[in-house]
Amino acid sequence: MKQQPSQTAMDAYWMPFTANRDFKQSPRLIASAQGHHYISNDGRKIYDGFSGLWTSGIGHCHPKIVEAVQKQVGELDLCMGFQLGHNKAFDLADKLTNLAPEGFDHAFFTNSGSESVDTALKIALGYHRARGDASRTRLIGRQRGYHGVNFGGISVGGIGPNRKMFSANLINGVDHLPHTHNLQHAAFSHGQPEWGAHLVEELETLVALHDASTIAAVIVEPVAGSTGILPPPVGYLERLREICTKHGILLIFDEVITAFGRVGAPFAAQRFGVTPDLITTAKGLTNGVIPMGAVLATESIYQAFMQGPEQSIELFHGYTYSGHPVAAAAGLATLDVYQQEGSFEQARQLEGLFAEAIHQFDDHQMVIDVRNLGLMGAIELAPREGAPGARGLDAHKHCFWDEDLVIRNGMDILQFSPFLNSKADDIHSMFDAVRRVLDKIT
Ligand code: PXG
Ligand code: PLP
Repeated sequence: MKQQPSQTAMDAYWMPFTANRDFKQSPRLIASAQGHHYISNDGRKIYDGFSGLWTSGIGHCHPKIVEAVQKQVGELDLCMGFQLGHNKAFDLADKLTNLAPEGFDHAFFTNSGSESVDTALKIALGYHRARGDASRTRLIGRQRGYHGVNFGGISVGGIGPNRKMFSANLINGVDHLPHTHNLQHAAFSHGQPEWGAHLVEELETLVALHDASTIAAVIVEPVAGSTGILPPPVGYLERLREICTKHGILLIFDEVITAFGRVGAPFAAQRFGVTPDLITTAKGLTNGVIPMGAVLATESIYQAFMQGPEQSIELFHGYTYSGHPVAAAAGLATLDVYQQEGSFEQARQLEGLFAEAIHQFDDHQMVIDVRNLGLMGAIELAPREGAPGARGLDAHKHCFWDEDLVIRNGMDILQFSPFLNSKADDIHSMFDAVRRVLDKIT
């Protein structure tokens, strides 16, 4: 048992993406974690149905990652990352680019998904400029897209509440594709919906409106995650690639969630057989153990920057902690474990069982849609009259207090991100618990 922090401490911490006042009345606190479970401050063993925050696919406190981090922190804690380097950052870049789709030979390190996104947007703009195509400044995102919380990311992002407080200061020259969710045509699709590929043609409309010569890049999540799991309609990503190529527009896949096994492959680009020009990652790169992200770039993008006098800096961008030694050690150990344990194959094998388990809710009276792809799943509840989001938060709380289960709710959409190495029985028990909760709440 671990005591709750003092009231002063509770007040002091301004929690991220949390209803602070509500949370602090009855805080859900975690004391430790091991494997597939958290231990709460009140001593309960709680199943983690969300793999951390999409981060920890091979379980918490994986011994090989813990050991690598412990060793590294006593050997080289930090190394100035600008004009100085250390082996592990290079080794990690090497390993990561080997895992990436063919042609992605360069990795730029960041500390989070948000930083990866803003880095990728800057690389896209810099690429065109370096090639003498400086009029390509426009960025295109998608409605309901989540690309982190920095100014670039919320500008191309398409989640209203994340933008509205900052709307006057978002970056200029951004447009959005329509999202692909449609209850009428595609509710309860298993995996990729058959309906919706035509929506990508809106990109041609935006090209006609703005002219291709003004458009630098399109950024999408291959499977929209944070907004509540929207798998791409069949044929959508392929056509998106075609249109971008036709008009010389760079395509950025934001794979902060979808990389590292979540869709049964190293990257969603490989799962869908569609190759973008830039890929953003974070989360699973270190199994969530140390914050780290990366942007992967193709040879032609990298080479576009490698011009001018050799002693000049090619890209005026970088974070104090880019390639941090302890993060790099965690990343190296994580990629080793993925390989040794066959984590991506494990995930691929589990997806059928997961799909079947989550679609048992298709006929639940409170449920208006169920969506899944790989080990990403969502159950969308009908909102309670006049109180959108309340039912979802209730479900999350009941799971935690009554069922010793952590799930995530985005408003009324319950989200699931099981471990890549989940046990079948645990997935079934998790959904049994969710059913008891849905049968109980109003
Ligand atoms: N891009 C994508 C596609 C993401 O999913 C980010 C960027 C930002 O990463 P950082 O590390 O800056 O948070 C993300 C993060 C949810 C949820 O509930 C998802 C994320 C973050 C918080 C909540 O699904 N994804
Ligand atoms: N603000 C100030 C005053 C700084 O000196 C720095 C970095 O040196 C930053 C912000 C950026 O910090 P980071 O490199 O960790 O993103």
